[in-house]
Amino acid sequence: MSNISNLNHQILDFATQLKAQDDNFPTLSVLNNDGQIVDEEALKRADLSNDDLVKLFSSMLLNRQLDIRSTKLAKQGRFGFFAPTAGQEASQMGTAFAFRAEDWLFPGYRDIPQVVAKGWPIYKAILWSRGHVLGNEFKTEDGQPVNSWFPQIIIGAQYVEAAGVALGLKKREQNAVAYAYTGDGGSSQGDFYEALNFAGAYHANAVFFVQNNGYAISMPRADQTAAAHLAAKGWAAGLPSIVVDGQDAIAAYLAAKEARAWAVSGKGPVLIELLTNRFEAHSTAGDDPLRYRSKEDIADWWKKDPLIRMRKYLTDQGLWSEDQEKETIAQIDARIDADIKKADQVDKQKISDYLKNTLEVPSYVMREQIKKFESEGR
Ligand SMILES: Cc1ncc(C[n+]2csc(CCOP(=O)(O)OP(=O)(O)O)c2C)c(N)n1
Ligand SMILES: [Mg+2]
Repeated sequence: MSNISNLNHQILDFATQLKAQDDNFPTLSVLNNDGQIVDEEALKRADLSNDDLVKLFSSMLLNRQLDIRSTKLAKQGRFGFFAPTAGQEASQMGTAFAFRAEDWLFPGYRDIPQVVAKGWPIYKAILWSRGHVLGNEFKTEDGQPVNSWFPQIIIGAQYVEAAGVALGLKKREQNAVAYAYTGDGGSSQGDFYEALNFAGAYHANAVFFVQNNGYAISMPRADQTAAAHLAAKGWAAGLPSIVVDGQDAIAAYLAAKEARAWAVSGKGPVLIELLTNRFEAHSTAGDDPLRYRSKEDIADWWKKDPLIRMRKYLTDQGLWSEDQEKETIAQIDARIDADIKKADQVDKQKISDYLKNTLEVPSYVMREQIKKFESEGR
């Protein structure tokens, strides 16, 4: 009798339950802010070779250079839409490093570097930013398919698409997964919950990432939801759900690798919340972060730049040097320059091409519009 009474008392203890919601989601971390390993066992479990570590860091540098150059081009009016990625390099490239060519990527608009990591040429990304038809071709330079959906602008929609493809992969018994990225804001969308529930119910081959970068445009994470952890949202759908230090490329990689192994083995999807930050504006389309966050907050986050700790770790291991970094950045910049030229040489998109690319079977009105623009050579 008294046991039931104790249990009932616990059930009705809402304050303790709220605390438990917080306690249940500790943060996975392997590399601290000073570039030191805090968990040797986890490092071993990540099983990254020296070559892998250098490749991973180089991909983070590519991400940063793309950010720097794209922002400049956007200011010159030579880019279309650009969503800055500085601060999110570990969260984006650390996770992306765990997937294979056969896996399907479902990126959001800020996740261009992960598509490039899959072999999408940079000039295609530039064309995509300009809304050009050819920017929606997901192929490598030599015409091989790149298993990526287009970067989604509709917040959260890529989760639903990923859930469907993940179920398809499972039904076809493919040794592959669908992996999708959304943001803290995305985790408030209906699509987000529907996708987790659907993929969970069918034990589909999916890995879902929430890059909690602190803001949904000007909306701070704290005002987005009362949930202590965004990862907790996965529990309602029966998914293993974890929180990871998103500034730690090794932890991000380890989490993604284990989640992929779980999902591909038929056990179902995993949800991973990455704690990261957007160091710059929401996009290059006129957002001013100082209207909703302080200079001090931004400066504090720059101290947690994911490149700093990875660079320190690699340097301490004798795997990296200043000269190597200069050389790598010079190579990346040359590659970006060549791709900018290539994108600039592509014929401007005609309005009729744009319309033709909108629907597989154009409506009557669109057919009329296509005819009209074609007759005008536009
Ligand atoms: C369904 C939908 N609603 C609103 C918008 C407008 N919008 C564009 S970006 C954005 C914020 C998204 O924030 P978050 O998911 O945290 O991603 P982040 O930009 O921080 O990477 C909003 C609301 C949209 N694109 N789609
Ligand atoms: Mg956000």
